[in-house]
Amino acid sequence: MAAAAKSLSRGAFILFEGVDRCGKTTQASKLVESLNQSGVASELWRYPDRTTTIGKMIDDYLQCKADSDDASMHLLFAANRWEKKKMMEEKLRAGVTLVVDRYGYSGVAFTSAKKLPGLDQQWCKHSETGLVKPDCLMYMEISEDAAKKRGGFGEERYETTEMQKNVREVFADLREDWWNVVDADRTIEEVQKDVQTIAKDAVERCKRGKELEHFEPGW
Ligand code: DGP
Repeated sequence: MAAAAKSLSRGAFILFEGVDRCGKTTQASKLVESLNQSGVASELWRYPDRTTTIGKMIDDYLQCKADSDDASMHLLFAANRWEKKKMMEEKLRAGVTLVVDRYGYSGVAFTSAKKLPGLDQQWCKHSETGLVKPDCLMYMEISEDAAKKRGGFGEERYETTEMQKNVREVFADLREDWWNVVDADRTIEEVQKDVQTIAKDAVERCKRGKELEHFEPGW
C-alpha cells in the first residue's frame, strides 16, 4: 500500500488588501509584532517592494517623477511580485509566516480601475497567474467617510477620490467567499483583535500542512 503523502508544516501567507488609508499597514505591522512575540516566526513584506531595481522604477512612477505606458506599468508591478516568488516559497516552506501588505489583487484593482480599453480585469489577472496564492486574505473594509477622516491624500499618483472610488468597486467585484472582510472603521485595537484571531487560524492550518497554492489560469 502506498504511503500517504506526508503533509509538510510551513509558514502562512497572510495578505492585507484594501483601498488607500484603510489601515492595513498599521494592522499588518502589529500582527507581525504579535506573532513574533507568541513564537510564530513572521516577516512583514510589502508590495510594491520599492527597494529592488524594478521597485525603484515603480516608485518614480508613483511619485510622478517618471511617466510610462499603463500596460507596461501593470507588468512592472507584477514583475516586482515575480522577482520575489522563489524567495517567498522558500520562506514559507522554511516555516516563516509572511504578512504581506498588498499583492496581485491590488495589481488588478488599481490597473483596471483606470478603465482603459484592453486593460480589463481578465487581462490584468494574466500576469499574476502562477504566483503564490495567499492562505488568508484580510480585506480591510472602510467607508469612504472614515477614509476621508484619516487625513488628506498625499502626493502619489493614485491618491485621488475618483481613482479610490473605482478601486473600491473593483475590490467588491473581486471579492470571494474565502476572503475575511474586516470592518476597518473601528479603533486600531478592535480591528487588531479580529485580525489576530483570523491569522491564528491560518497559521494553524499551514502548520498542519495546508498545501501551497498558486493562482490558476483564469483565476
Ligand atoms: P502603498 O505603498 O501600499 O501605498 O502602494 C502604493 C500605491 O500603488 C497605492 O496607491 C496602490 C498602488 N499599487 C499597489 N500595487 C499595485 C499594482 O500591482 N498595480 C498598480 N497599478 N498599482 C498598485
